[in-house]
Formats: sequence, structure tokens, C-alpha cells
Amino acid sequence: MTKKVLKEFKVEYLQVLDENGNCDESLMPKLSDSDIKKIYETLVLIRVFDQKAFNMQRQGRLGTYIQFKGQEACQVGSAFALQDNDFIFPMYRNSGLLIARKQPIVQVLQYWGGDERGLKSPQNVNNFPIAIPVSTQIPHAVGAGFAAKLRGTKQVSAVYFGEGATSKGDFHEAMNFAGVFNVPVVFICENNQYAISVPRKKQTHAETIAQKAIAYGFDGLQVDGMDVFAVYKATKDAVDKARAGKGPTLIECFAYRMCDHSTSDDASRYRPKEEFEQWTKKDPIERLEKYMRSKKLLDDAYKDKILKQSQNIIEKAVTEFEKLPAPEPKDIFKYVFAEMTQQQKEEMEELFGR
Ligand SMILES: Cc1ncc(C[n+]2csc(CCOP(=O)(O)OP(=O)(O)O)c2C)c(N)n1
Repeated sequence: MTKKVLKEFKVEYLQVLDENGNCDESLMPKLSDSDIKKIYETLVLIRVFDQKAFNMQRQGRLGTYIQFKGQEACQVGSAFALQDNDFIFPMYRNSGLLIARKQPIVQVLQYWGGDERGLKSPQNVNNFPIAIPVSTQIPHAVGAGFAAKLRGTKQVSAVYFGEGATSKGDFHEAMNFAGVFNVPVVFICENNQYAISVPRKKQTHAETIAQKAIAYGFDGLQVDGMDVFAVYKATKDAVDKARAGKGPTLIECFAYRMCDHSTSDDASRYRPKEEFEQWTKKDPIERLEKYMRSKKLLDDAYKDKILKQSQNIIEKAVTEFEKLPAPEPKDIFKYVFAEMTQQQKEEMEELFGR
């Protein structure tokens, strides 16, 4: 009997911009100066939003909030590679993605204030609602991609999830279906190294998340998830490929959560301080600033202007959000089904009277 090596489980790793802002020009995607500025401005805007929302939660002005600090490049880089009518299926850590996808900021605040109407997608943009149950959005995204394929609309479906989500059955079923039916879907894993307190090493015995695609017969690659150019390039290639009928791709964005899991968490209890400090040196915004400075696309005055502009946009949205009427508590019963069940009617009456 002869032994054969079938295939090595090696996946490509892509980095365009290193943590000092040095760019590998041979890998640089086609982006104009104004594209780069737009990307930078969106990164700053969502970081300002993230900090403001966190502060508001602490002040009792928002419910639970999930920060995404450190993962901005994963969200903005990929959003920039999609068209408005492509579908996105976000998870709870994707407020930045939604903002990059034209979801009004006031609505994102409305959602975190407990009003689901905040998730209604703007006209002509296909943003699906945030999924709180881990991994459930992944088969939904594949279903939407499959529908687009059957209808011949050339739309692509992009789905976002953490590395912890790749341990769930939903992920594997969705990946299998996408491979078998050659679905135009891009799986974007924001590997932030922890699923709440569970480190990646305890999450999976696989060396990379990207290699999980190999088992389903399509491409998987790992990118520096704190390098916005790498995320953009990988997503653009995957989206173009999907649109051309060449099937799915799994992109593992190798990143770090530079914040707690949620406003109910204290990450200092399970993450070493030194580890946190090492990762903050890779900050996606700082490295882009270094690059832009070297290309004369950014100076102190522009940097200051963008920060102030972002703060103004966010403050305006906060003022508008705080003037919104509170949702009607009865709506909890009213809109679960098209029509209320007898039991729901009774429960509603019991709580609120006739
Ligand atoms: C089905 C389900 N099980 C458990 C939870 C509780 N939970 C919330 S976040 C989380 C960790 C998810 O980690 P990961 O997928 O890596 O995403 P991250 O939060 O790191 O972005 C868990 C287990 C949940 N929301 N849904």
C-alpha cells in the first residue's frame, strides 16, 4: 500500500499595510486618494460612535452595548467592497458595519436603546437585522445568496461572525450548502481571538479558521484584520468572484477586540495586560494615518477636522435619538406573528389590561 499526501492545509495570509504604515505596493488594491480618505473618515466616525455609545450605556442612556474597537478595518474594509444592493447579515458586534452601510446613526442608537425599528434597512440598501444568537445569521445569508442566484440578480450575500461562531452547527451547514450549490456568498469571520472569555486556542484545534473552507471545497484565506487595505482587497476579490458565478469564499480577518466583550464584561479578568498592549500597537486607524501621512493625504489639521466633524455627526444623532418617542411596550406582543395568537392576546391583556 502506498501512502499519498492529498493536500496540505495551508491557507494564504494577506497583509498590505504593516503596523508601521508601510505598504506593499505590489499588493495594494486599486483605490483613489478620495477612496482612501473616505475609508479613513468612516473608520474615525465609527470609532467615535463606539466610544460615545459605550459612554451612554455607562450613563444609563442606552441598554447593553457591544463595542467593536479594534475591528473597524474588518467592517469598513469589507463594506467598501460591497454594493448597496448586496445583502449583509450582521451580528451584534457590527454597528460600525451598519454605519458604513448607510444605516442612519440615529437608528443604530435606537436599536441599542431597545427599539427594534432601528434595524429597518434604508431604502435601496440591503442590510439585514443584527443577529444576537451566535451563528444563526450564517444560513440566512446563504439562503439569500441562493435566492439571488436563482433569480439571476447578480447580488452577493456577505455574512459576519466571530471565530466562536465557527464551532456551531449553523456555520458548518451553511458552508456545506454554499459549497454544494456554488452560492454567491462571502463568509467574513472577524477573529478577535476570544469568544467572551474563551481564547481561540481553546475554541478550535484547527490552526486557522480559514482552513475550514477547504473541507467544503472552496477558498479560504486569512488576512490581517487590522489592515483595512487587506480586508478591502480580499473582500473585493471574493465579491467579484461570487458575482461572476464562481462561488463562495471564507475570509478570516485576524484581529483583536480592543475592548470588553460587552458592557456586561470585564476582559481584564481573562486577558493579560501585556497581550492587550501588544495588540494595540496594531491599531487599524493609527497605521492608516501613518500611511496617509507618508502619502501627504493627512496632516494634523485634516486629522483634527475629521475628528471634530465625526463628533458633531454623532452628537447630532444622539440629540435626535433622545427626542424619539419610546417604543410601545405592547409591541412586544403585537409583531411576533402577522396575527397575534390567543395566548399572546391573553398575556397582553393580563399585563396591560383590555
Ligand atoms: C446561540 C447562542 N449561544 C450562546 C450565546 C451567548 N454568547 C454571546 S456572545 C458569545 C461568544 C461569541 O463569540 P464569537 O463568535 O467569537 O464572537 P465575538 O463576540 O467574539 O465577536 C456567546 C457564547 C448566544 N448569544 N447565542
